[in-house]
This record gives sequence, structure tokens and C-alpha cells, in this order.
Amino acid sequence: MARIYIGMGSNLAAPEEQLRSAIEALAQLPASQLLSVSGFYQSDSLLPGQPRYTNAVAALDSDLQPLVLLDALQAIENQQGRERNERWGPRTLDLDILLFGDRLIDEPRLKVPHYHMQARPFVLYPLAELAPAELQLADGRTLQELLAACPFVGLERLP
Ligand code: A4P
Ligand code: MG
Repeated sequence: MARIYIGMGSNLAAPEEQLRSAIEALAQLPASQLLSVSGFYQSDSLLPGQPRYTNAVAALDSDLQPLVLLDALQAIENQQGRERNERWGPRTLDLDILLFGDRLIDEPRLKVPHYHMQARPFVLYPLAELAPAELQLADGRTLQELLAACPFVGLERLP
């Protein structure tokens, strides 16, 4: 059993609805229990010229192996109409495995902790609603330290 944090993002086709459907799908994952979901946050895309994103983070406990979980998350993305055309293109739903217990995973299809999560306010602030401030990332820095280095700029928490 591992405590897993999943980053969710959408900037197409009613993003808040996309996140709500994703949460329902996460609650149905086998051998897993959805524990909690953060508030929803809006921010501009990291790439100019794309619609604004809505992001959130979910916490779950799961007995699934990491690649099995990745397959299940990609199936949810596909069910919600994700089309993989360009890398970093706009998307109806992006589900990223941010943390998988304290595991470091470096496989062709899966890198955990997730690439660049440590500098992204739209990942760290929702994560901080669910995870303890003393949570440690692979490089030894705590969530609290990462937040201190990542100002709450350009982020809007939805009511
Ligand atoms: N992959 C490797 N590690 C992981 C992991 N930890 N979790 C592989 C999930 N997948 C992982 O992902 C490409 C491949 O990464 C997958 O096939 C999987 O095997 P993808 O979701 O198909 O492609 P992508 O999302 O276009 O690439 P990437 O690098 O995930 O994009 P990012 O970094 O997520 O950037 N601005 C705001 N405000 N909010 C956002 O959420 N997101 C992006 C996309 C840009 N700007 C944004 C946001
Ligand atoms: Mg992704």
C-alpha cells in the first residue's frame, strides 16, 4: 500500500467538469481508496496562447503497481477525450503521478517524482492542502521549503 498524490489539469471542454469526472473515475480505481481532493485552482498556461488551466491534486492509497496505475490513469484520460497530438498541447485532462509513497521511479514511461512539480505553484499549493508540510521529496527538501521558494503568484483558488 502506498500513499499516492495525483496532479490533475485541464484547459479544454469545461475544465472543472473534466476534473469532477476524473475524481469520480479515481474513486472507482481497483485496489485503491480515494482519500481526499484539494480545491480547484486556475492559472495561465505555462505556454502562451493556450486557454487557462484548472488544476487540483488528489490523494489515494493504492496497492496497484506504478505502471498499472499509470495505465489506469491514461485510460481515464482517453475516456475523457484526450487527444495526444502535440506534446504540451491543450488537453481535456492530464493526470500526472506526482508522488508514489517515497519511491523514486525512473523508467522510460514513468518518472516519479513528477518532472518539475517542485517549481509549479499549481501543483504545490493544492498538494499542500492534502500533504503534511514536513513531507520530503526525493532531494530531501520538504514541501514547506518548496512552497517558500515558490510564491503564490498567478494562482486563483476557486470558491
Ligand atoms: N510520464 C512520465 N512520468 C510520468 C508521471 N509521473 N505521471 C510519461 C504521468 N505520466 C508520466 O505525458 C507524456 C508521457 O509522460 C506519458 O505517456 C507517460 O508515459 P502526457 O501527459 O501524454 O504529455 P504532456 O502532459 O503533454 O507532457 P508533460 O511533460 O506531462 O506536460 P506537463 O509538464 O504536464 O505540462 N500550465 C498550467 N497552469 N497548468 C498545467 O497543468 N500543464 C502543462 C503540461 C503546461 N502548462 C500548464 C499545465
Ligand atoms: Mg502529463
